[in-house]
Amino acid sequence: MSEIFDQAKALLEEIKNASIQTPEELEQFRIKYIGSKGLVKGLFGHMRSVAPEQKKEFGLLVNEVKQTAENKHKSLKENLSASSSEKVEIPDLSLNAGTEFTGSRHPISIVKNDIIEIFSRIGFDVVEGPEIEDDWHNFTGLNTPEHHPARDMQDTFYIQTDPVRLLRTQTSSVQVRVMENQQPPIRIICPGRVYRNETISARAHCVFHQVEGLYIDKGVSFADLKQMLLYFARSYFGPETKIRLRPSYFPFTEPSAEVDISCFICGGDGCSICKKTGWVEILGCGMVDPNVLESSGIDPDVYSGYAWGMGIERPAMLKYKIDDIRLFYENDIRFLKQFAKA
Ligand code: 2NL
Repeated sequence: MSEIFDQAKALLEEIKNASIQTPEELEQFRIKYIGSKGLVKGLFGHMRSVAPEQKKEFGLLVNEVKQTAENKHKSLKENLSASSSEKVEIPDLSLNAGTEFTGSRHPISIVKNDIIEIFSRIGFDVVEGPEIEDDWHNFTGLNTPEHHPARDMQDTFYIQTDPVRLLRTQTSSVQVRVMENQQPPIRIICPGRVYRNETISARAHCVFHQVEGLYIDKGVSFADLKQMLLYFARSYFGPETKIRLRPSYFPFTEPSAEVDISCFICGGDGCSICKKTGWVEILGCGMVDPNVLESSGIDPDVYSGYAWGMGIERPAMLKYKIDDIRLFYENDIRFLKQFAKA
């Protein structure tokens, strides 16, 4: 008779020691011990063959086995479902969001946006246009004659000959489109990517970025141009900045000038950035040539205007001390990461 007691005690130990890792193993456990054909049910079946004076003791033992099996099943079921893939995680919304690297603005975009900000404060609108252009918008409409060197295959990427399609060499092509479609006052800046057939080096690339500007109205003068330039230079490079204009030549402006600013590194004393001259060239500008106005349908006897063009790469390289222009276009994450906001 003690044999049946030993059997029940052995079963109790077996249940206690059962190792269960997966929901499948838990189900096997349930079928083996607790199910309607399980071992615990089997023990109850032996009750009949137990002597009357031992029935109570055996009953207590069998109940303990049953409870142990059921409790173990219940707690394992809770644990396993909590760690299973079906579990729906409820995030703790009170936790700090952390400081993961979430990307950064490209330095060209940062400088471009800074420039846009400065001009939008004095009423310039931003206009963008196509990078694939025709001959008219890129050259002819800008008073650049048939045999001008800028039109040479050496300088311009032609992608089709009849009719001519090319990669714009300046964003003035966008300004020509605006002049064709709108009468003055026109007050716009045109930021964007431009292409020139240059040998790629640390200082030059065949793709770069520009911001061009155009202001046309009645009575716009060279003095207005100078004042705008001074406003821009002081806004971007600091309130102490001086400007200097040198006569120059562009086919689309007359007169034309190149603009230097007093060196923002050494303040004009002379350093490696300004090559000991105290001045750094930042842009080209001038009064819009009457031919340019006329060919886009604006009467040069009524209206006048100024225009300018500046690169973005050079000021960006000076500002962030970048010594190789190619870094801008390689998208090396180690380079880009340095422009993340803290
Ligand atoms: C430079 C010089 C310049 C312009 C661009 C322009 C546009 C129109 C009419 C007249 Cl629609 N001019 N643009 C004028 C002078 C200079 O760019 O060195 N750019 C990097």
